[in-house]
Amino acid sequence: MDNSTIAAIATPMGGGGIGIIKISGPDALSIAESIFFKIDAKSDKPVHLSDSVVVSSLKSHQLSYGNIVDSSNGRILDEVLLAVMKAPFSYTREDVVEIHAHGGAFVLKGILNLVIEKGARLAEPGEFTKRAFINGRIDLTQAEAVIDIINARTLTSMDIAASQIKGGLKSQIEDMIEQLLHILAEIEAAIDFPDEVGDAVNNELALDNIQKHVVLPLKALIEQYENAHFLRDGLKLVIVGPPNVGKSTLMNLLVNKDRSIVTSIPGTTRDLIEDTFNLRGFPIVITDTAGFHDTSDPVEIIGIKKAQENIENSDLVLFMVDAASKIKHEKRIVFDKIKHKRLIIVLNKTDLLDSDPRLDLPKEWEDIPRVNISARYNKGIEDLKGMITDSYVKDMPENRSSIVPNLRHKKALEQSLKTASSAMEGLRSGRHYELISIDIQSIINFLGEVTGITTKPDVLDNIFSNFCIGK
Ligand SMILES: Nc1nc2c(ncn2[C@@H]2O[C@H](COP(=O)(O)OP(=O)(O)O)[C@@H](O)[C@H]2O)c(=O)[nH]1
Ligand SMILES: [Mg+2]
Repeated sequence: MDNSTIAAIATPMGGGGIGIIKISGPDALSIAESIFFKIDAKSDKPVHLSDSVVVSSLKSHQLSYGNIVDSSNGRILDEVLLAVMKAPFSYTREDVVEIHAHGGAFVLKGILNLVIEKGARLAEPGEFTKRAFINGRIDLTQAEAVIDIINARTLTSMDIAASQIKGGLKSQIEDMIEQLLHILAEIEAAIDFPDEVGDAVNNELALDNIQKHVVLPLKALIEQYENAHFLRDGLKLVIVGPPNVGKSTLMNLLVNKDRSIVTSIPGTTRDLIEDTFNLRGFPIVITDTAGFHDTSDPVEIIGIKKAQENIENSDLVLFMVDAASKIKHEKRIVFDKIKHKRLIIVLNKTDLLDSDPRLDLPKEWEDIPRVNISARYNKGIEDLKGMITDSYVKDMPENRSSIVPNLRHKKALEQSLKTASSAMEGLRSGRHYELISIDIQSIINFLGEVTGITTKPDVLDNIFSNFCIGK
């Protein structure tokens, strides 16, 4: 493993009350020592630590007040608080020093440069967390939860990340692996000493254990992904319809800003416009699309194609039609493209009608949830929001801080489940123990991908590269 000392600015760039430079590794303390000066109470001048106290003798987990000084020219860079967290009681399990300086980009870069001059190297994105993982302080699911916490946009997604960082998913996976190791030990014994323990493997019991302690928990976790992944990723909502029905007006209303251009000219929205908003505590990722219609405009054609792809990846489609106009051929064309998705029909511009829209809707549309709104006059929007929530809330877990695997976990869980079925099939049909043993080992490997024990290096690199620098 890389034994260098790494450093980075851990707070976002831009002005701020404070900014933090983080240093981790074997030289963290000596580097800090070479640039941190205490203030002498009598002369009010910075004194070098070697004249008073050295950083390594500073108490762990306490703040010390002083100055950062470039000793080559005696210049004071900033007045700071220094926090020392000695190994192994730190985020990375290495010696860690945090310099809490003022939060200007210029001063932070100056201090970071000094730290690098003294022997640290710039940390890569996620490298602090990667070290926490490699040094065994956290598993991969907990490392991923760190990104989720940083990216969380709602309380619910934060709750999920928080239960994952506590090790909720990790401990479930570890329990399954432990059960499998028991079964594996018996099977291996039967392979190695067929005479002594030949009948010691109780296939019925092994089957029972795999079913109860592996298959059922795996199924529950996969189902939890299906039902609740949008709690972490956001529910993907897409607004679709013919041109000029008010799709962009609704988008702007929902995200509460002028995100999409609204004009009375059909074909205004050509590209996909995406934004997020928080609906009653749930994250929603909403996309406004180009109106579907026959057009020869090449830009619009690309926009319509992109809209189609987006529909396929969405969780819920808002199919918008103009309540004041008749259901025309164009609307039917749109409908055919979305009818396989979960839908809400949104009848807009009801302000132009004296009475309720005349429901000359095609038969096929009758059973689809439907709502009347006026996007321009902000009417019916609460009803629409209620319908959006209802459309997925019914599948949602009771406990909002429950464990929700991410897509990467889910794929590994599905492979584990598939292999578990194969192992059970083998036990039932009396397949040779050597083959069953291979299956069980590969379930353990797939489960290990979730927690990071058997995850391939390129997958790990990919996960950590999604972090920001300084985490
Ligand atoms: N009367 C009325 N006009 C609306 C309503 N919603 C949108 N419009 C108007 O319809 C036109 C097209 O709106 P826009 O949001 O750009 O439609 P899009 O092409 O579907 O995105 C604009 O002139 C809007 O002001 C509504 O609820 N009532
Ligand atoms: Mg538009």
